[in-house]
Amino acid sequence: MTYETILHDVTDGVATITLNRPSKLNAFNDPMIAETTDALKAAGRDAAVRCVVITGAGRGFSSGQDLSDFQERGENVSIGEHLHHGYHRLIRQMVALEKPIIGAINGIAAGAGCGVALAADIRIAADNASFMLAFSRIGLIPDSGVNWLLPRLVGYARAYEMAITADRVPAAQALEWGLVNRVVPAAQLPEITAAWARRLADGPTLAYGLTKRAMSRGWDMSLNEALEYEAYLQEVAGRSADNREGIAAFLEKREARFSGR
Ligand code: LHQ
Repeated sequence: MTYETILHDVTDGVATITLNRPSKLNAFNDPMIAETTDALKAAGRDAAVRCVVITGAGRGFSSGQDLSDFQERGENVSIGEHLHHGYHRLIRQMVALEKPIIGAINGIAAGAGCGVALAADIRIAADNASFMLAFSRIGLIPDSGVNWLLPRLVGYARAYEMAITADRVPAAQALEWGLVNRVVPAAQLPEITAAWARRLADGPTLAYGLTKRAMSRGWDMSLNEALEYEAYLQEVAGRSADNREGIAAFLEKREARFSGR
């Protein structure tokens, strides 16, 4: 697939997806949803990719659905269908990808753009970034997984407050609320993100992926089910080359060289 709305780069085990419609603060039109989903699928298939970074070009991360694009479709368009065929596939792809995804939040993440930011596993925010559930400003409810993801991250009261006020939550407050992992000076976001991505891409990818699966499925399980499930996944991790390498490196008092398998 040739990409027109995103930049896509794979270097040294890190796939970087840059949302690239900066004149609209990287609002999502249909091609951008499809291309981002496709690039994530490719990251899943390519064993050489061991970490994914999603960021935005220009001064925003993403302003959510391209509203001018959507309005041009006329009155009888089904939002539900649009969500099913677009954002749902994208968000599922992110949550199902068994490799760490870093959201490098370089500016505002609004509406469905906030949903995409929340579906990343780690969020590193520039100090001038912000999060905004813009939906209620246009008489909608949050979508793109926000109702599932956000209360889990920040708790119901803060999530509901964000939804009904549609106020911007600046990076510093997002950090305090547990919405982001780190806040960094805007000028250093690319460099700090690259260092994180390098570290994760050199890690035990299989174990990172199984951890993601255990934690995301664990939400919907009882303690007993979660214990059984993690034991099952640990059985898989325990047979990996990286497990053997990690133990050998520890005993030999050296740094482990993980292959991701
Ligand atoms: C935009 C957008 C945008 C088009 C900025 N679209 N052009 C799912 C399914 C179906 C339907 C509906 O929705 C959904 C999910 C959703 O995502 S709903 C939420 C959609 N997003 C919004 O409501 C946010 C709209 N944007 C804004 O409120 C502001 O642009 C924010 C607060 C994000 C940023 O404000 P500023 O920093 O002041 O930037 P700006 O407003 O000047 O935007 C810069 C340009 O980008 C501007 O174009 P222009 O030609 O005037 O320079 C905007 O029109 C354009 N733009 N967001 N979503």
